[in-house]
Amino acid sequence: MQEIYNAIQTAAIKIDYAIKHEDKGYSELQNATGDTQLKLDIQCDEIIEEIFSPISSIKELASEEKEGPYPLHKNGKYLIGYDPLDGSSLADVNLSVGSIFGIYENDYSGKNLKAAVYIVYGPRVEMVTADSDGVKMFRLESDNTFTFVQEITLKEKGKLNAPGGTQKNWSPMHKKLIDSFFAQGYRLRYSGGMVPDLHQILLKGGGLFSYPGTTDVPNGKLRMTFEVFPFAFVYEKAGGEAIDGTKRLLDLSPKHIHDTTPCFFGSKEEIKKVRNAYAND
Ligand code: P6P
Repeated sequence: MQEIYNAIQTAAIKIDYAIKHEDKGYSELQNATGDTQLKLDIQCDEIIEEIFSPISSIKELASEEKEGPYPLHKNGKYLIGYDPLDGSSLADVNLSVGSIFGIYENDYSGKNLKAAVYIVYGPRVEMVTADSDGVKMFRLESDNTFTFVQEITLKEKGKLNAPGGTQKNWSPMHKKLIDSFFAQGYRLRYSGGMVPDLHQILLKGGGLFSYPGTTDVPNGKLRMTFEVFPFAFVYEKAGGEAIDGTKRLLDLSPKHIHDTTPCFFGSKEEIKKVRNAYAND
């Protein structure tokens, strides 16, 4: 696993440089979800594929920027589902973006996720790993090494609320739920970038990130394999919870690797309120 973490660190340094110094235009291509790909999306995907290719413990890669998985080493142990540059269009307005990695065994179901890693490209480049040793944050230093900063744990209850999705398309129940948090004094913290938004809640000790099913995207927008399962794993290892409104996210299995799901990540107190609201809907 450490060999994979080291490879991710090497890729992160190259991706951070590309974000800051390479062309930000759009390609003529679309990904499997129909998003028009930034040249940066394709470049970051190529950086990651090149870095992972020689690692014999990796059996298969599945990228959000590609239609299907592709094989690497037939005797490999791990399948890696990854989003090379989540929220990439935010780079055009100089906001933080991120890379997300789920390290699976056997298949891309939540129960087979063995570790999760994400990188935040912001004023600092930070890597967070989640595995049997808990959740650890590392920071990129001026000598291009990553040094350990801290363990990350969530409090039982937080103060931040990150409500995703187009508000006019929320269900009345969901709007009432989100408004109830603001009525209790929760602070709005939402940039449109899943990685920095979830990273902020983790570092500030807790709260709620939600991307529900809405009338325009009934199954939510965020992809299970590349985005939702890795962060569900991080939040649970940090002492929080992650559900689709009623079910634990890591108990789900995608029918297709690009399948999406409604998702709620947070401290235990906030997730309890979500579960109660959705159970009574
Ligand atoms: P909306 C970025 O495009 C992304 O996939 C996630 O990073 C982010 O959480 C979400 O979409 C934002 O979606 O509909 O709120 O703009």
